[in-house]
Amino acid sequence: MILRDAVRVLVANWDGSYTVPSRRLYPHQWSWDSAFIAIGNARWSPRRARIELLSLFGAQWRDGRVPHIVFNPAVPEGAYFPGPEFWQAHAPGGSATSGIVQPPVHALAAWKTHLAEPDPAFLRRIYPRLVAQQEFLRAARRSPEGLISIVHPWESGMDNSPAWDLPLRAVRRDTVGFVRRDLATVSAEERPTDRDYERYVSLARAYRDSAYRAPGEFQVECPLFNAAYGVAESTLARIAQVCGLDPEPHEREAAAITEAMVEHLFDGGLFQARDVRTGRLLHSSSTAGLTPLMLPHLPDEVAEALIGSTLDRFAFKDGALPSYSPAALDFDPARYWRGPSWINLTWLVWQGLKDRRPDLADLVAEGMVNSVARSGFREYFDPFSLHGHGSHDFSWSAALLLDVVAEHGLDGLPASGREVGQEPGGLGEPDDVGDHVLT
Ligand code: 2M8
Repeated sequence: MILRDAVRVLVANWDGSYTVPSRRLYPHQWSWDSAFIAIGNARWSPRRARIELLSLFGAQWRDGRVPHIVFNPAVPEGAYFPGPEFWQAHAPGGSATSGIVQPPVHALAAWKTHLAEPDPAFLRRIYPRLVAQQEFLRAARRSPEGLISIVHPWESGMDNSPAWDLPLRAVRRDTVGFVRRDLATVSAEERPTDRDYERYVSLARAYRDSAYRAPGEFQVECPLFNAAYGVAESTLARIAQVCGLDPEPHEREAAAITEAMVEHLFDGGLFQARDVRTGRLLHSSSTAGLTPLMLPHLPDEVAEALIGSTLDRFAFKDGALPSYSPAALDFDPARYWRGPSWINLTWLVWQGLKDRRPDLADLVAEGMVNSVARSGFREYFDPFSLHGHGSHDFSWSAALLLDVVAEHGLDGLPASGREVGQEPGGLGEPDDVGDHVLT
């Protein structure tokens, strides 16, 4: 039942060549959403996963950046703010896009898609685009310390994280006429405040007005973003091998970023963000700080410390992994990215725990299955009650559930939820986009 329902959400959110994160709240294509969605689609329709990724990279800019939103021209301007008229940006192929980026989890998605159904031709096609995505980050965003920075909280994907409160306070608020669309769908208590939105808009406008070149009043090195960048290099090494190319430069880059992160972002218990403008660490209790567990070259003692933090600081025994430590004063179990559990963030930590602590990884997987079984494919969940928040029928919650169940099974799910019609993997045929499973 739960698997079939997950596929149903993904089919309903499919727009012909990609999947919207949510029909009402996010009616266009989002960059890292598409990567997570491809990972789930690979479990029932690898072809759909390939199309999802290739359509996103079809909007890659000449400088290699992959925009965080690719707009659907058929959707009215007023359906999402800030829309194409605000961003005033276009990909070489003509698609209207935003001009900022999101964490580069796409190489991992391409690799997992290939593992689900080996397709060297797909890897050969996407490899140069994935390399260009990394090159943009090196050229435009790398500090002398060797770390990659982001210039807007939206680039972190964890937009409203308390980790950004301090640097965001220094940003001028822009109140020049805009209307938030998100509050028409989701209650204000579950979304960022108006003050935060005014700063988001001001930063995006300034970056746009510099032709998307000059970092403005916000420039930070985020541990999740840098971990994603490092994992992308390790994954590109594997992809290069399949393509008959030299994996070595990617291996070297993965080792180098890991070393730089340990040297500059690790506080002994957790990875922290760093403010590039002041050079100071932005101490917080964000779960982003656990995601470097994914890095294959992470020294064992650092990984041990992170696992210790998962158990102590995040008080993780079972249940859902929060996005921010419940012990922290600025924790909020219901507000977007300030504490609720998110399936994609939990999935990233799960990747890092599978080899190092399979017992803990199993509990984390159960938490994801349980959250969805309890409240449906919601955008985020109260980490204690598992009550759902944000939008309904949210694509990456459905997609990653398929991935978790394919690997972990349905442990954690009460017997009443186990009426699964078909095995994962058996849901779609290799050469269609999978829609027939519902007919
Ligand atoms: C949220 O971000 C968008 C802006 O990009 C928004 O609030 O309007 C974040 O959760 C982000 O990580 C996600 O990619 C996006 C679409 O799901 O929504």
